[in-house]
Amino acid sequence: FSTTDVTVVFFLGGPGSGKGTQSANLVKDYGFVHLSAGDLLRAEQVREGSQYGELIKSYIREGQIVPMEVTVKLLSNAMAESLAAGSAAGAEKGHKARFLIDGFPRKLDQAVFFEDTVCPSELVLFLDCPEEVMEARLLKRGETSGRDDDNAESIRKRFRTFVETSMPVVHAFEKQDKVVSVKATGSVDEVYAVVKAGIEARGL
Ligand code: UP5
Ligand code: MG
Repeated sequence: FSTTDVTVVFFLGGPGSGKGTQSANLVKDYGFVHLSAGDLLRAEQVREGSQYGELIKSYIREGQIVPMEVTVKLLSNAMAESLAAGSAAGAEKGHKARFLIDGFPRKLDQAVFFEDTVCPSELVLFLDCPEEVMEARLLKRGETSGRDDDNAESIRKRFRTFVETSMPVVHAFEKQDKVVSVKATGSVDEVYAVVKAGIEARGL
């Protein structure tokens, strides 16, 4: 697909900061196609015939970042499929198709690789949330989510990876003045109101 037809917004934030939850709001109001890198990896993990199932499972449980070749392929395939199906909102009206890429890039080299080979991002939305709040949310979700990484030990590892490896991505985008940062401790509606104001101020 041609990158001139596409707007990419990266949606970053720590584990449990609310990316998935706020994405649902953004899809509804702005016609984004929501692509969660974590969801795509979990789907690939259980896909019949996938050669990456075991690898993805162990990386996710350990809170490690799956080699980017796997993730970028899943994302670019999903973008191409969505465009081919015409499901990317806006496309049919002659507007650019908008993709909200949730939970990616989590490492600097992934950011560079994606922007060089798939599509540069227009904006980076960042949910800023303290670990105590994220931990409480994830432990609560873990009672029912069935996610292999919603347990105290995996959560601790995810936080560590986030601080050491993923925050530098946010800081790099800040230097490019691309980041809309939103405090994510309020209610879902309170956070969303600030998200909306932030992206609209950037002309989205
Ligand atoms: N909740 C949400 N907002 C709330 C609010 N304002 N007030 C009260 N509760 C709120 O929310 C988490 C929980 O909090 C939910 O129960 C929600 O109701 C509640 P959610 O919206 O799911 O938060 P989110 O930020 O999406 O949390 P998630 O756990 O999905 O974040 P992660 O970034 O950890 O997970 P992801 O799926 O992106 O990645 C998982 C793993 O995949 C990674 O650790 C890594 O191993 C691997 N991965 C890669 O290797 N590469 C990638 O590019 C991406 C992932
Ligand atoms: Mg999520």
